[in-house]
Amino acid sequence: MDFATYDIKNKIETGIRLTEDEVFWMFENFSLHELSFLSLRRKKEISGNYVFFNRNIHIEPTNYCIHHCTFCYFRANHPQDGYILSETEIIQRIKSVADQITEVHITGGIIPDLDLQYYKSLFRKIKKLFPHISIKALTAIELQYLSEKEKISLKDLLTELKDAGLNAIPGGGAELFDEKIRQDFFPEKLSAREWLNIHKTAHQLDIPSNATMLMGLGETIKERIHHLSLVRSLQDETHGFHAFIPLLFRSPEKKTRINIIEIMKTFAIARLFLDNIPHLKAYWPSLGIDTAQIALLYGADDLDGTIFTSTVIYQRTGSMKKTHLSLNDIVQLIKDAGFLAVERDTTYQIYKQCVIDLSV
Ligand code: V47
Repeated sequence: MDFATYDIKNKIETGIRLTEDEVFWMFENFSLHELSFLSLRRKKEISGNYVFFNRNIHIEPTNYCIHHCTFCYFRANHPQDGYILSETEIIQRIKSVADQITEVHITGGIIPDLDLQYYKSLFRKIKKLFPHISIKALTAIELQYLSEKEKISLKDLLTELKDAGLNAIPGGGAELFDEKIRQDFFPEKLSAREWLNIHKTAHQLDIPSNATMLMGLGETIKERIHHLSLVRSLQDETHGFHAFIPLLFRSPEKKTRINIIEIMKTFAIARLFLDNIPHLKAYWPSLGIDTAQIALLYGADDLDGTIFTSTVIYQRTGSMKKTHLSLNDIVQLIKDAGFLAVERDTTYQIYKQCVIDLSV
């Protein structure tokens, strides 16, 4: 063992924060086995042998969008391919599974028709009809658009949405915090500073959120680590992120550029570097079920959800063989990886204190 390895392991053991350079060194020099051992040990300090999941539905109110992100296969490129869901249609979808879910995740394209009034009315109706369901909705760029369209501050916008029933904000739209990658793939989207500022405002209003990172756009490992660093710095200030979610760029035309070893190393260093974010989510529609399951051995402690009426965003990329997991499917996946499946709510409270273990 050389000096750097010894030092880094010592820091991890004594709970001293790792620097960007140190985790880069780990990425380049530590074996996969070592990274698994260290990240799993850290995960166990936080969530023991639990792996969380929730029962949820994803709803994309429209696939029309004013933006043109090159990595997105969800957007309707021709008017005849698009849809806009009415409030009644959304309520109907939720109603059809209401007794089987505790969370609705709402995010989609950005268009002028879907204004603040549309979302406030929708959230109020959901809360009135299904008080047991929490609403995680509207990514940072949707919020930014609404704030500009309605000419109100982000703080006022979020306050109004919270009053209408918004419980949490999803982590989407962060993509990769690097200006060159942003210019190449999503120049119309928010800069790192703007995205982080929106989440900071939400956290200051006690609206929790998640943070994502889209991998596989040609970014370097150092750029990925810098993304983690910006998320960690905001979390030091606000403590509002529940989970960090590495996503994998998927395309129906091209194979993903990064291999499973790199994906697992990224999970492990995210777990070790993000010492202030309790949960690391392996989102199966993006990673694929097998990869998400293996990520549980590299620090992930959450498989997200059962996902009724599955997310169209990923269906079109070809990454989803299944569009929904049953309760048994998800519990079995967790159990087969060697963990105890625990159903959580949006804020990671154990749902009805119910720990599910098929072996019992
Ligand atoms: O921001 C879009 C990604 C994200 C592609 O917070 C793509 O709990 C891969 O953020 N290949 C939206 N990824 C999804 C998201 C999310 C999902 C589940 C849970 C939570 C949460 C958040 O999906 C976008 C973008 O990074 N995305 N297109 C694609 N072709």
